[in-house]
Amino acid sequence: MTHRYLRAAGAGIAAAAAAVGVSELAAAFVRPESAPVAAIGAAAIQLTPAAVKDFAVGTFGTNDKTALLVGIYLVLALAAAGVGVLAGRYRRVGALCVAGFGVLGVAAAVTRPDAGMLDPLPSVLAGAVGVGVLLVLLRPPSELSPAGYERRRFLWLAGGSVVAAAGVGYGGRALQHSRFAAARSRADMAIPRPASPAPAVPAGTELDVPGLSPWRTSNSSFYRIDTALTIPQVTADDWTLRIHGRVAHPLTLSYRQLLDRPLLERDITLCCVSNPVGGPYIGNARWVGVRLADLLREVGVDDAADQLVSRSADGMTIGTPTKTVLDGRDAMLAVAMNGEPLPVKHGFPVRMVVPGLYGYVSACKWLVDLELTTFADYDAYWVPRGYSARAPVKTESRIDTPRDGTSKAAGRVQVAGVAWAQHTGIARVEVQVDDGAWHDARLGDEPTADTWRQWVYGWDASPGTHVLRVRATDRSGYRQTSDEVGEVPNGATGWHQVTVTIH
Ligand SMILES: Nc1nc2c(c(=O)[nH]1)N[C@H]1C(S)=C(S)[C@@H](COP(=O)(O)O)O[C@H]1N2
Ligand SMILES: [Mo]
Repeated sequence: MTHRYLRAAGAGIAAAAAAVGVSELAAAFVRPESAPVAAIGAAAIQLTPAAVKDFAVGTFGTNDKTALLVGIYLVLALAAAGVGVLAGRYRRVGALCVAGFGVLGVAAAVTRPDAGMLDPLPSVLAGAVGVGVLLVLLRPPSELSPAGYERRRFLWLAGGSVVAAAGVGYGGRALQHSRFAAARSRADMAIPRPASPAPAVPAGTELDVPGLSPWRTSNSSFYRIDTALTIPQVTADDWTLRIHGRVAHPLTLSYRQLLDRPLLERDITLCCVSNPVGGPYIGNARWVGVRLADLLREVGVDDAADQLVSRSADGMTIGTPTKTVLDGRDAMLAVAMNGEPLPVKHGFPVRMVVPGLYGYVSACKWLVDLELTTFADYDAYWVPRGYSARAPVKTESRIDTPRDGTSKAAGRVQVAGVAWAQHTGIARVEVQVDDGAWHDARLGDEPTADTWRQWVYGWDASPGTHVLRVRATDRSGYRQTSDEVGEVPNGATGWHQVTVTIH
């Protein structure tokens, strides 16, 4: 009798172990927070009254998370044993309970504030594997098997499941740690207050037009361009930056040492050379970082070193003219983006940002090395691949609304978009309808010349099909060319146009 209960309880525990093990491995490919144990644990913390939390933190100190995990595993093991016993009698009910654990995990995972599409996956797998293992282990013994055979078979299967689950689960946790090391490190980071805050952003900078790109691009909608198949995992603790080459005093900096320097905060628009006319590979963010010119002055750059080569943890090389970095513009080693530590996919812990240059000649992410050299001596990654060694951003403009191919009611239509000429500034934006005269658009305010500028033109639209075109003039007096040139070798040009139907 007892023997039967023990066996059923063992089956329950083995099923739970297999479920958890598989889910931890799956979470290594989704994200650590999606594992059912982590998700249910987080939900439990959410639902726990503050008094209990205070008691837990007071009793276990900073080990309260470990205590919670151990507690969850113990509760899980006990519940699993109980479910096993139940399943010994009513197999379906037992199986439903195990499936219920998966359902609970899914519910906990999808209700997390930042839940992603794949977050239910580890819990779904946990439920399926748990039910499978339980049913196999509790298969009724066959009348024909020799004495003792069933018992040995059970012990091997149950023991094997637990051992395999422990291995898979442990491996999954290890994989989570290495695959998400940077995210973990980033979560621990606090960026000090900048010594030099960003210039005030006038109220008129942001024009209130539906469909117009916000003046500041959020981190989640900021474009991402790089050659990284898997995102480099660099932790702040492991990070060092070596500055060397043609310098008088080579320097190596830790992340702490970098943060201890005076920080500047600036709004800067970053743009990709591969952005086609009217394209999306441009965004404006608030960056915090260390002034690159200060560091270069400290190491004493050789006069002949006309190229600064930045290298990333994944081996990307980017070449920037030394004199551009030293000409007084706010070129920086950035550690924060829009009020958060640099997102991992945008280069955590440190990247370069240089106003006025395309990303591939300035904006090295996961930066670990700066070498002073010459353009004659060294070609950075994209140069032998057909792109120019030097590439200042070209003056361009884009219509965000109305969108190409859409239809609008006749009457007043707000035509609006953005225009950019980083580090020069936008002086004028004009809109043309159907090869007619050019009309001045109203410009948003401009806190700095390093950002794009919003514009809007109120168009009295009459029924029919119309072509709208935009062109910008920058503060140097240069008017955006209508010549249509492709992205290679140093940025596309031409006037953006959209066709709309007015009814
Ligand atoms: N390490 C590394 N840094 C990189 C790149 C890259 O491929 N690898 N791409 C560059 C290019 S081409 C651009 S346009 C910008 C894009 O930065 P974002 O992904 O943060 O928008 O990063 C630059 N920095
Ligand atoms: Mo780019």
